[in-house]
Amino acid sequence: MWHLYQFALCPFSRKVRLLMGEKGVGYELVREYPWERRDEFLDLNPAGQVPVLVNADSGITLIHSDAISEYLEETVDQAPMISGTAVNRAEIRRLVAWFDEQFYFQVVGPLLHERMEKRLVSRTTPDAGVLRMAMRNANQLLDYMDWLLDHRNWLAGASLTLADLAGAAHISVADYLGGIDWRSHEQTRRWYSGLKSRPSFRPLLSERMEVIPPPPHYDKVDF
Ligand SMILES: N[C@@H](CCC(=O)N[C@@H](CS)C(=O)NCC(=O)O)C(=O)O
Repeated sequence: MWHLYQFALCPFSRKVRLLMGEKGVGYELVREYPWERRDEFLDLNPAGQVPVLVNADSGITLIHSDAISEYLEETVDQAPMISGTAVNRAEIRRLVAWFDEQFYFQVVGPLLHERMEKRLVSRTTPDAGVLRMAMRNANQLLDYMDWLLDHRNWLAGASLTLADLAGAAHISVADYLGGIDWRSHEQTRRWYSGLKSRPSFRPLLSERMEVIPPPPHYDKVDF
């Protein structure tokens, strides 16, 4: 049995959970707050980051969402998510990196810092300027997603891929933290609504981070 060390609002863990859901791979969650720096967790990953995927029966420990995703893609045939020609696969990986780097550093990271870490760890108040900047960044990055979805059925091409799962993972965390203004992003809103209705997404939408409630529209497929 797989155990995934993660916490509810980690977008990298959400990406892995969506992939495991699509592929039908069973797992149990282990709630891990990396800022607690638990000795047992640091023994698994001395770098102290989630997600970490462990199969104690087979003695496998996988660290980092990209390494875990590639491992699952190589070992589970069902629902291929990095497939097609070499060019197709390069485009999927480019977009996964775009979400994990650009979207994370410009939007999700600052929102998590201001709205989650300051509340749970340092117990200070969020900086309104940083929050406004993250929302402005989100607006610009969603413009690019709208453009992609004007030209393609899914973000990386004709079918659902890891790029969509990565995008939905980051957007779901930003949306939970109130960082997305959906009003002028109809293409991305429609795409995200379709992803929200997939069985792989349902467990994520019903989960809550302690003391941080999401906005009312967060778990609605029509929002
Ligand atoms: N690039 C890594 C990023 C992982 C990451 O940043 N995880 C965050 C939580 S979302 C974390 O564990 N932060 C704690 C730390 O960096 O000390 C991946 O894709 O797995």
